[in-house]
Amino acid sequence: MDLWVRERFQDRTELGYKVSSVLHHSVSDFQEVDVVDTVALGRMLFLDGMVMTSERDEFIYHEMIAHIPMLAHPNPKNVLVIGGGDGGTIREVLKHPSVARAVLCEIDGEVIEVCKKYLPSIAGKLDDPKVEIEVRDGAAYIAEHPNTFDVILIDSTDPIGPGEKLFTQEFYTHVLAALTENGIMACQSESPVAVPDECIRINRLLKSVFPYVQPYTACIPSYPGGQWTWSFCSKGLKPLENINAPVASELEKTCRFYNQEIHKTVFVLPNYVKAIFNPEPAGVAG
Ligand code: SPD
Repeated sequence: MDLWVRERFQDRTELGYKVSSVLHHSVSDFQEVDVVDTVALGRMLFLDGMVMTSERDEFIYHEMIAHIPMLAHPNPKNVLVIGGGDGGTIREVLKHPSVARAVLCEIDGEVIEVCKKYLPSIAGKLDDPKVEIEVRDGAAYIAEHPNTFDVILIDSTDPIGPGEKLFTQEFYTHVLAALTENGIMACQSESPVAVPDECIRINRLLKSVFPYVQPYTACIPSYPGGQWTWSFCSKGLKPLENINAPVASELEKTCRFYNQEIHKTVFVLPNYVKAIFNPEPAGVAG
């Protein structure tokens, strides 16, 4: 008998994957945690029934959330990842030679342990000596660390369940305060195909807090909607005016998605995405 796993996304979409084996199921203090091996996308992590990552396409998401902001900062030494318990974003952050300290603040320690066990190609750098793991609520952690981090990456779940408070004006205000002088934040900001209403809401909140906000896109096949967005937010630094070219040249040799040509295109938005993010003619420009 065939076994299939289905993601039901915000009661709007169902996407299914043929399962070759079920590797893990548990209910943590925060959510259901599942890892299954699938025929199409390899091992996949589900939280509360929603796809968080897959072995087949995780590199696209993790390279995009990490390298676009990291390369725009002149010297990112202290980096914070909120969420991202699978370790993929930390793995990419550690490729930057300037990084001295990479803090992972993940609310659910069970996600970290399960990913170390079943998704080692993604979580394999979590034991690096530069990594500090804080198993606690990212919203509380950020409020206690003003003027601390050069780059902050919000690798959250969708804005439901434990991740909901990572999409609020209060949280973004604390993130801005936690950045150092030239600080940059990037967050995952949902799919303009699957949930355009959420993209609009997140973008308005970000613009109400950060001096500079610019969304960028790539396709993540395992996420509902396919086309995904992240938002580059800063105190003023712009992403394409400050690319660290020597670091980018070395970095792209280690990447499966990122290269310097891609970097120049990710801020080029299709018209339907522009309409979502810049509903007023005087919206934030690139
Ligand atoms: N709809 C899924 C959105 C999940 C974004 N974060 C995934 C975590 C990968 N490190």
